[in-house]
Amino acid sequence: SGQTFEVFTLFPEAVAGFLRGGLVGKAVARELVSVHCTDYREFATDRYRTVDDAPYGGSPGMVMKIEPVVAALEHVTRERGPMHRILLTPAGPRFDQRVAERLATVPRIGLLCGRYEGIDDRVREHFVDECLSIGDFVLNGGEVAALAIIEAVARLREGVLGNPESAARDSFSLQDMSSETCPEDHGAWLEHPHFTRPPDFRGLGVPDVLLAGAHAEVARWRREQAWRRTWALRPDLRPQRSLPAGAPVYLVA
Ligand code: 6GU
Repeated sequence: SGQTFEVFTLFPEAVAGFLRGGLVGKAVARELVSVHCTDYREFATDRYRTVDDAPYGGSPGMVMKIEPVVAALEHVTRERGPMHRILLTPAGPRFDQRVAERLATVPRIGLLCGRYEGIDDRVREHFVDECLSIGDFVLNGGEVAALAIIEAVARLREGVLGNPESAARDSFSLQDMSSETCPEDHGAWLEHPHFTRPPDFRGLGVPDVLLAGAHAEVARWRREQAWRRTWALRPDLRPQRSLPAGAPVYLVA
């Protein structure tokens, strides 16, 4: 029933430690999600447990060897079954909410983390199903990317969030972009701003419409704010119409 993530890494204790806390930890405790970590080093066969070597052609840095990576993949496949294999690499297509929603439907996901200059490219060519990057910046390894992906995907699974509606309302969510939200749009918006008590903090107030609390008015205001904020901060996400003059935009700091 639950979803399984198989993380392949040289730092299994760091990955496992992070996953014990927070929302993913709770989901694991409730058996909605399971995460296994496999250490490539356990599959190195020489006396020094070597997992890396100098690159062919010469260049600074080291490359992860293919044999321990493939041995780890094959061991886990034999023990616990096949999985959708994802290589974490800055050279991959960008992970986003659309990808998260697709992966949330996959029962077993393998996340291959590289260190050093990366993994021997024959792994990407012949032993993985897809590559993913979490953005245009360089991490020392794929572990942080794997954790980001696990958290983004696991929270979309039934029962993981306290309130399933909150996932549909998130910034970037594609689920709540139905006709009533905005008929002409098919992509994601940033969320409207949120406020809670007190209504006055050192003279800083809360928009009147939220305090008055008429549901239809609140819904209209939120839609307008989400649209304005998306337009102002993320023109790449879309609003096709131009920004109308008027009400203040509650920008994210
Ligand atoms: Cl998936 N891996 C590494 N090493 N760096 C990254 C990344 C992944 N995504 C963005 N930067």
